[in-house]
Amino acid sequence: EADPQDHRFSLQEVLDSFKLCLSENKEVYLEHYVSGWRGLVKFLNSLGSVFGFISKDAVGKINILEGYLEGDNSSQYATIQLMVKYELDNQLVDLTKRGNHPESGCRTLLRLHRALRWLELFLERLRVSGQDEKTSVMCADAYNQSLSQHHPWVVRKAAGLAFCVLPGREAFFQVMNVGSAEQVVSVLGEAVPLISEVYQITETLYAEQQLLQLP
Ligand code: 1PX
Repeated sequence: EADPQDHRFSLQEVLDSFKLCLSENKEVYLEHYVSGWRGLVKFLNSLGSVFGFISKDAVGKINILEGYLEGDNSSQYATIQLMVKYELDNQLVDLTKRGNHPESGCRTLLRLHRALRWLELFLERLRVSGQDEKTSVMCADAYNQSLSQHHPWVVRKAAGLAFCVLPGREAFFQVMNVGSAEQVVSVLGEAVPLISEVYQITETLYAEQQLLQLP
C-alpha cells in the first residue's frame, strides 16, 4: 500500500527540490528539477480531475526526462547544461521541424521551462494578493503573460475553462499545506526568487544555444 502522505502536496517539498536544483557554479540538476515538477503535479492532481489534461501532459514530459536520467547515458543528463551539450553534439535534437527526435530532452524540458515562467508569475501574484482576490484571475493573468503565447487556441480555451474552477484563495492556501496564510506568504517569498533563478539560468542557456523555439 502506498503511503497516503505521499500523495499530499506540500509547497515546502517543492521548494526543497528547487533549492537543490542549483549547483555551486549555477548549473541546474535535472534530477531535482524533475522532482520539483513531480511535486507540482501532486498539487494539480489534488485540485481535481478538471486539471487532468494538464497534469497528463506534464507527467508525460516528466517521464521522458526521467527516462533519460535512468537510461544508458544518465551521466550526460546530470545537469541541463550537460544535457544540452550532449544532445546538440550528437545531433539528438530536431532544431527546425519535428523529425527523428520528437522527444529530445531539450524540447521536452523547454515545455516545462515555459511553464515555469507561468508558475513564477502566478506564485508572485499569489504572494502579494489580498484576501479577496480570485485565484482564477491571478492564474489567468499569469498564463496570458507567459505560457499562452506558445499554445494554440484550443489549449488556451481549455486552460481558461479549467482556471474558472480553481478554489478560492483561502482553500488554495490550505492545499499548499504549509500552515497559516502568513506562513504561505513567507514560503512563497522564499520560493519565487529560487524558481526565478532556475528559470533565468535555463533561459540564458537556451537563448545562447538558440533553442528557445524548438519544435
Ligand atoms: C503552489 C501552487 C502551484 C501550482 C502548481 C500547478 C502545477 C501546474 C503544472 C502545469 C504544467 C503544465 C505543463 C504544460 C506544458 C505544455 O505547455 N505543453 C503543451 C505543449 O506540449 P507539446 O509536447 O505539444 O509541444 C501541451 O500542448 C499542453 C497541453 C496541456 C495544457 C496546458 C495548459 C497549461 C496551463 C498551466 C496552468 C496550470 C493551472 C494550474 C492551476 C494551479
